[in-house]
Amino acid sequence: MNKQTKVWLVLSIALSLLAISSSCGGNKTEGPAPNTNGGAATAAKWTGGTGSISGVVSFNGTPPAPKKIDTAADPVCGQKNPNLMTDDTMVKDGKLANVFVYIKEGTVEGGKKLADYSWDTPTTEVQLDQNGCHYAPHVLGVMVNQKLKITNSDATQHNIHPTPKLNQEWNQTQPNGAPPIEKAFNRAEILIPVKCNQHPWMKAYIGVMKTPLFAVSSDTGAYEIKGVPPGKYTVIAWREGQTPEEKPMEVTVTANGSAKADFSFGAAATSSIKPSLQMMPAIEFPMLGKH
Ligand SMILES: [Cu+2]
Repeated sequence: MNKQTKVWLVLSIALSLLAISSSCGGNKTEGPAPNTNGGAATAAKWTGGTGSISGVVSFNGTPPAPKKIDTAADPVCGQKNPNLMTDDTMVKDGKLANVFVYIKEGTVEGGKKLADYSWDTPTTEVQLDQNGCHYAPHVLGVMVNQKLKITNSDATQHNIHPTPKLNQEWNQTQPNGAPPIEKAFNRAEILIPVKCNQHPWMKAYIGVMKTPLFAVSSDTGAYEIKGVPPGKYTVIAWREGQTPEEKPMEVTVTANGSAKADFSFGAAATSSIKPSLQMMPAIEFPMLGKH
């Protein structure tokens, strides 16, 4: 092989590696795809029978004990809620609450992708209340553009401040006695952290979904996703944390069937599958650096 051939060989390998690396760069949850045909919604609606996915979320090992929150910064909080505790790991009898379980993607019976279907935006609103200087619920889901109604049940002022990555960030005070604040998010996002600028311990998480195919585990760890078209799906269980944890599971649903999918978090579960966002081929191309 002469020198010129070698140079061309190296160049073409480098180019094809570049192509591979750029094609694997977009592996994140993205907002709605732009509608390219003049604005008419073309996505089909599923009209056939549906099934459900349900299960229980467990916590293995000893959960971190809830800590008492020092509410001295606002005496009103302490008066109403003298035993305010952290709520990032709510475990009862080994079952974990506040896990957001949703269908990420999959193939619906008949061969189309789940993303090829659309669902109407519910006309019902979802409520996020501030009560005792605590968000209730702590984890909730809405559909894209569904109304979120934020209420203040406290005799003090709150300042609701979601910090999304894909949606518009906002930050609004709500004095005691103020009317509900109504908002919506126009892009799908897993999940938006919400804080209160008045009370740094207040936290909530809002999942914004294109489908109604999600649920949050209750204080018994149980969840149920209803209205699922028959198909084969990747279901994700999402749990808050410094780095949120995501556990994927493949689940097959039949019409009128009820599929079971149990998840577990906690110490003993660390050897299970890594978050789906990180399930990329473990191939590194040193010449291209990290991407
Ligand atoms: Cu507050």
